[in-house]
Amino acid sequence: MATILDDISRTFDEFLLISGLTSEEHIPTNVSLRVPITKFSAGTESRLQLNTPFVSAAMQAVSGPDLAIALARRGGAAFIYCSQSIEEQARMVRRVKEHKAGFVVSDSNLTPDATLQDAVHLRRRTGHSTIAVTENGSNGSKLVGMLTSKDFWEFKDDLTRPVREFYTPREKLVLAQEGVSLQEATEILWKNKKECLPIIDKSGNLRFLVFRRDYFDHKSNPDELTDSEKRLFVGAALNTHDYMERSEALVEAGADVLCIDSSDGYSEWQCKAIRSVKKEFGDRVVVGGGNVVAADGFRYLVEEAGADFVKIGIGGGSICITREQKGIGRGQASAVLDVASARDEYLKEKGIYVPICSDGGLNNDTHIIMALAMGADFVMMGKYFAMTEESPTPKMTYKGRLYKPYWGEGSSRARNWERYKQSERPELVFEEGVDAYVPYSGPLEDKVNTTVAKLKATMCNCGVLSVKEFHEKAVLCRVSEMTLIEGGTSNVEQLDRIYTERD
Ligand code: MZP
Repeated sequence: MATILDDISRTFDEFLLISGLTSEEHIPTNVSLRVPITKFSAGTESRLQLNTPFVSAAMQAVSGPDLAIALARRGGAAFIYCSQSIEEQARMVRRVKEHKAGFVVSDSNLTPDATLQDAVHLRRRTGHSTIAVTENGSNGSKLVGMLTSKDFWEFKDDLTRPVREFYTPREKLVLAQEGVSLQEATEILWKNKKECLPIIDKSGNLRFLVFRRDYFDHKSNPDELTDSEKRLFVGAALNTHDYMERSEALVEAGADVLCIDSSDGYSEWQCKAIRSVKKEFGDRVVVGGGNVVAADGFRYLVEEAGADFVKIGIGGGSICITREQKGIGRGQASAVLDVASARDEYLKEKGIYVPICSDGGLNNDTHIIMALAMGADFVMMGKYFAMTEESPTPKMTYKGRLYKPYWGEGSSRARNWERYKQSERPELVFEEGVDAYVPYSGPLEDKVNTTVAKLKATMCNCGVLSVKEFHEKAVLCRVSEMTLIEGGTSNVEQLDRIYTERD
């Protein structure tokens, strides 16, 4: 007969944290969110750590190079998706590693023959008002001039005219040669009272732009996550098919951490993939496994496969329909609690701490806080990051509001890339993910700052100063339906809700 587990499957909304003693030292500036990302022996430190315990999902609509750069700058890490060719994925990893803080590769470029209307469209699409005018309209070709919002008036000038009649020509620009340091570039900006400094190579091709505001931004970002060579930190995903070829290209490109991307990681395919990659690269690579939802899956990936960290979660993702399609999965709170207890037992038995990551279904900041309180070392999120400015998808307007497309890796949209390999892979018979839209939420940094502020405030309420202490001291209770109602507002009119209903 089938086994029925004792407790029912539970979600984060079914719990509340009980506050602990908050002493004078429990203030947000004293809270550290530094967490391990790879296994380590008790009494030592993990050799790879995140400064902010957030990683982005290995998904086409989430983890491109721009998001990876923004997230590493805020202390977390992106996992560049593997549902693309090996070359393209390695190129994205390389782009993150080659990112020089303060040196921006211009993504807003036009040819001199483009019209002002083209400039307006480009400005709307990228949100950038500084446009480089280059010979062939791309970064890397000869710089001809710069066009900013000061050079023309959208509602006054004739938008059919070419930008060559409006831009500031190269001869009148303040420029610097490739090789200049960020400090020197900033000095030039300051002396000439400029906002933007184009950097060109010996042949006059545009290489980077340095912005005044980025310098201050960089200086005031103490959580930035970098490797030993001060390059930004980035992860990348592997599948269980071409993992040998792919891992080689990703390691070569500079990926700091790899992870098998699979909805169900409790499998011999995954074990074989992790073992083979670890055998090839030894300690040079960190490979995470997953996803699992119970203690036995965790044990299997750690003991049999040798996973360096383990991801938890099946069927909870915002775009995921696995549970309704296949009847597989578990409430994320139950899954995290079960795996966290297996992780603690493993530490007691073997003296090795294996970090765990709660992946998917974190629909608000409270869910993130709960996942960490229940034992997760870090969290992986898709929707949360898909909504930000830096995710790879374009913004679009619907009924006056901004949205971004977001689709599951198990949807036919994501799986289309595999067509060229159809002979090697089974056809997609049914989908496990949907194709959707999410509201645009603005720059990643602002969003992460808000979440971090809430997380630190809760940790202070609970009387803890680190995520490790949070795991040890968090006290949670289960809530009744009436408690949930009590927690909301009651008998008050919220103006923003009234207006939303009238819209
Ligand atoms: P969320 O943060 O949007 O709720 O969930 C993101 C997570 O959902 C991913 O990290 C991955 O584990 C999972 N995912 C991605 N695609 C699918 C799907 O198509 C999916 N079913 O479940």
